[in-house]
Amino acid sequence: MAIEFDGLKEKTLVLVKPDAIQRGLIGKIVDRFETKGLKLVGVKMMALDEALLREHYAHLADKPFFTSLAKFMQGSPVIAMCWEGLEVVNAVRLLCGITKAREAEAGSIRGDYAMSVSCNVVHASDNVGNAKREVSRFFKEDELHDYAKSEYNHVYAEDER
Ligand code: IDP
Ligand code: MG
Repeated sequence: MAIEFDGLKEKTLVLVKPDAIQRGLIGKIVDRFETKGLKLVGVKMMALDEALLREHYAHLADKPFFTSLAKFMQGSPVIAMCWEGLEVVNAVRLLCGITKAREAEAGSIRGDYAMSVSCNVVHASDNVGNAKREVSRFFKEDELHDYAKSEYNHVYAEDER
């Protein structure tokens, strides 16, 4: 069965990056998404091997900083999470803030917890097409869970559910 991405089942990939693991920020970062009302449907700790990293950051392969980015991302395992919700890809990007963390909006995760362009604590898929590719790249179908969340009765209005 294919992974569902429509309506309330839209999904996005979030990585808690090695800088956040080292700085003990896992709980604080997860809290932002949970408190927002998103549903966690997949989570695991994993090391990024060379092949996965190259695929994930293919759009940056020609950049001068690619080698240091790869080293940074392989400095420790990451936490990979799949979050679900209505228009969740966009909502999660807004929660994360812009790439250059020291200019990210206060209140966003990067705005509150980071200062660097590269060590910016989280990755989030940047559009629905990439979210589909990234969720499938990091999670097998049986690692994603479909369950009812009672909170949804209050997180979303009736016409949004
Ligand atoms: P995003 O994570 O905000 O989507 P991308 O442009 O997709 O930003 O870049 C992926 C990651 O590569 C960034 O989060 C950051 O860790 C790193 N990165 C991007 N631009 C630079 C740069 O100019 N110098 C160093 N690292 C960078
Ligand atoms: Mg990106």
